[in-house]
Parts: sequence; structure tokens; C-alpha cells
Amino acid sequence: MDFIQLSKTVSQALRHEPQSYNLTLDSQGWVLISNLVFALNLKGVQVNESEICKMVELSEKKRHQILNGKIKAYYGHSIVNKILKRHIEPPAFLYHGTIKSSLNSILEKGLLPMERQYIHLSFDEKTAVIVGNRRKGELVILKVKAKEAFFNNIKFYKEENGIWLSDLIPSKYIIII
Ligand code: HQG
Repeated sequence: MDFIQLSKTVSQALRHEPQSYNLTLDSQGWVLISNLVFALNLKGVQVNESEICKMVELSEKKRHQILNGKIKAYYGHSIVNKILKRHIEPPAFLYHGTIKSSLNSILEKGLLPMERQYIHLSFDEKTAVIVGNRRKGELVILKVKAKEAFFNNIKFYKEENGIWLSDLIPSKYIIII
């Protein structure tokens, strides 16, 4: 079983295209694992519930959560209906890895969610480097004055896997490091 490919397929279904798998996510993004398995099987992906659980367990980066027979993507959604998350106070600083070619636009418009529902932020610089390095181009690490932004009504959300999400962050809260 190619668990990396399976993880990508599950992310596609749960983050971006539930409708094309005939899946309906609830307001927090959950679906029954049995429904996901049925949907994947219909698409020709031969997988069972225990293999889905194993994929989630083995994945180094925690992209999916399993609870009470249900599964959801922790983050990364691009579907129209916004996944509801509880906002909380962030630490003083959070980090974002990007590339130099995006910098002017970020400094002009702020950090935007782009294709996704939320902006993705990292707790530490090291993780932001990994995120930024996914892209071709010169790496730039941004330090976000998260606490200050929070006290000025910008919402932050923390996933149980340690990833932070937020709404638009104006450039006045961004430091290039
Ligand atoms: C940039 C992966 C121009 C932003 C990763 C980023 C992460 C702007 C890109 C997760 C901009 C969006 C998310 C602006 C932001 N002008 N560019 N105003 N504001 N950008 O993929 O944070 O492996 O949506 O800097 O590891 O790169 O899929 O966000 O470069 O955890 O599980 O627009 O996705 O996780 O790109 O990555 P993304 P991201 P998975």
C-alpha cells in the first residue's frame, strides 16, 4: 500500500473536492471513515478502514485526525463552505515560510489565505523553513506579531497537530527575518 499516495488522495477528498467524491463534510470537516472508504472504492482506490487508520498513524506530518469513526483534514481546505474553528490567543510570534517573489505582494496586501480558507503559520522558524522550501525560489521567513494582531481583532486558530491558522494578516504585523 502506497500510504503517501493514499494520504494525498484523502487530502484531495477532504480538503478540496468532497463533492466529486460524493462526500458531505460537517461544519468542522468531519466525514464517517466508512463513507470515505466507500467513496474511494467507487473511484477505484482499493482501501479499507484499517488502512486509512494506518496511513494517518504512520504519516510523519499530521494532516488528518481520526475520532469516533470519523476523519477530517486538520487544515488546508479550499472548499467554499468555511470549516468552523475556535479562535484562541496565539503566542507573541508565529512564522511563515514563503518565497521572495511573493514578498512585494505580501507587503502590499498582507498575508492572504490565497486558495485556502486560512493562512498557515508555524510555531517555530524551523517548521516555516520546511513549508517555504516546498516552493521553487529564494526562501523568505516572515515573523508575524501574532499577539499584537490578535489584540487588534485578527483571529488565530490552533490545530491539535500544532499548526496555527489565521485570517488575513496586514503587513504592519509582519517582520522579514
Ligand atoms: C503566499 C502544506 C502573494 C504564501 C504546507 C504561500 C503547509 C501570498 C502561498 C500548508 C500572499 C500560499 C500551507 C500575498 C500569502 N501575495 N503571495 N498577499 N499571501 N502568499 O500552499 O503556507 O503538505 O496555500 O506565502 O506544509 O505555503 O499540503 O500555503 O507561499 O503546512 O499538508 O501564497 O500546506 O501542507 O500557499 O502551505 P499555500 P503554505 P501539506
